[in-house]
Amino acid sequence: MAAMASLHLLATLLLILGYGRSVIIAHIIDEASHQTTHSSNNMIIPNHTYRPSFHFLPSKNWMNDPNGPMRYKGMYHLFYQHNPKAAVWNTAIEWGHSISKDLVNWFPLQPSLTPNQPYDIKGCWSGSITILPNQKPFILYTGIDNNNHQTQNLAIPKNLSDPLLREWVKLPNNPLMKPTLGNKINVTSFRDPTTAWLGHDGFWRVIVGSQENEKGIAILYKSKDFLHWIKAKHPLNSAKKSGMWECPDFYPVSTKGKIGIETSVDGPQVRHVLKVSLYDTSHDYYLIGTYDTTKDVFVPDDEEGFDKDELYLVQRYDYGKFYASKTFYDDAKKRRVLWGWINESSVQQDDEKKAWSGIQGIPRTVWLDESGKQLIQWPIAEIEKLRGHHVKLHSKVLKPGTLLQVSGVTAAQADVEISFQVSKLENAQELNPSWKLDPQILCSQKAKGGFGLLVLASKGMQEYTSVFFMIFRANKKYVVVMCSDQSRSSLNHKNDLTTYGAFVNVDPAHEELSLRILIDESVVESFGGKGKACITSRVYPTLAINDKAHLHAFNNGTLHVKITRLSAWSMKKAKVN
Ligand code: DQQ
Repeated sequence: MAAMASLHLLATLLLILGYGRSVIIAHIIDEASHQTTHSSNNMIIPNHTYRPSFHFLPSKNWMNDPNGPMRYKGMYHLFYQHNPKAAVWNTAIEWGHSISKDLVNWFPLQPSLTPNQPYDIKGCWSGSITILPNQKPFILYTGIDNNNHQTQNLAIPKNLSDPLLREWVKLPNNPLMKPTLGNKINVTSFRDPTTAWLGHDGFWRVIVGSQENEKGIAILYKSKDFLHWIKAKHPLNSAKKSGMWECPDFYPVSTKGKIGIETSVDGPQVRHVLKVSLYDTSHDYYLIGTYDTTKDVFVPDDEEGFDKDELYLVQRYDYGKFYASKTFYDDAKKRRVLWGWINESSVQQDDEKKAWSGIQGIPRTVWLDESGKQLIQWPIAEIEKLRGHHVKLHSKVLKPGTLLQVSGVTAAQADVEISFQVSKLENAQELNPSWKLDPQILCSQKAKGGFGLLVLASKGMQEYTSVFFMIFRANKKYVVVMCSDQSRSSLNHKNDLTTYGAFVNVDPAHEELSLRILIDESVVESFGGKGKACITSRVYPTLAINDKAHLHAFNNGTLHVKITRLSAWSMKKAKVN
């Protein structure tokens, strides 16, 4: 048995490291496949049913934030908040670690950080990696001590000649940044250091998330040697009434095209993005602005910044489930890649039954839109190598009231792209000026028809998830809203069935409306307007599972809609941990 297990591991590693299938002699056995559970309608559902087949997750138990993603000596690394003991979050959180050649297939390594020091005994929380000159990757992470006090700590590879970086050592000088009476930092709200960037003055800088009463803060620290850190007089940015800022991320984006920029680079064709994960709302928000290097502050283009009672007007990476995200610069493909945690929508009891909880979104390339006003996100191109059987459709009119089945693909594991041309826009519903301009509310309360895709649909339509566009008329302009409606996604009503919504900055009078959805058993990750709006949801159908899941295009509105292009692919399984 032991020999079989190591053969299995070797085979997986060889495959992930890019060796041909011919050398792979072992087959991966899905160990969970024999366990079962009962759904609310008494159908027996095997426990692995909802387990994604091409999204990243550990072999079992709980996972939350992505930590320290990087590319190092030709290998991608992902660390993640992992509870090795249960499918729930608790004080045993360690840094799980996996490696990959292609960001699609992943091989698990031993955890890189486990709670074993007085300053991190109750958890090795989130942090980031900075690659210092001479290819030295340093981890800065938050440790939680027995009093739940939070400090920032450094760990370095034990052996730099190990390209897989399997072992990490914590420095004896830890903690390197901590709350004191002098600096008045809140002892239980001081966490999640970013990747450091190097200023022209030769000082490294990081920000750490914090709060003072209701004010959210990105505390700025500086260091010449990465060991001695001094708190700057001013935070990089802060906002009244926004609550705790978790997992900040701060990075440059190019004003010219899709190219990504290394974190320390600044210059005339560079803008900056500050992202914070707001503890109070569990959403990731970002601002685009200028990094004023003389004052060492970030000045958002939108003066109000995150300081709003109307946070629903601040841009988000994703208007569904996506939290504690982090980017890294991929020097191989000159792109910036975004990882984000997608939690479950099921109840804890069900997570414990299936023995895992939490996945990572498909890594997304992120760049500045040509308007300079928003970011664009698109699944990394590598995911397309999992595309298998392909079905296509061109030029098909979808009259109001039409439901069009798309057959021939594995609908529970698919990649679908569709584009719509809309005419008779004068028939669009009017946007009532008294309505709150919150797209989530428009989707859940004002939706009168729309057009899009029905995914994970059961044969008799007892279950389906609809991802669709609605167009409103407002002052001779059109407002496009993208919705992901989970209300009919499962007969099991214990799940969170919230409907999500996002504005899509596309003019339907002059442009096509496009939608791409990655469907992966319990994940529906949707990209509208070529990546201008993203919505991720988690759904757990009881009937529409495996080969009982169906895919349809639909139009149940009043507008004349033509599908100009539809492509759907069955997706193969990735080798994940
Ligand atoms: N998760 C980590 C914290 C972070 C939070 C703990 C965000 O470091 O603030 O697991 O999800």
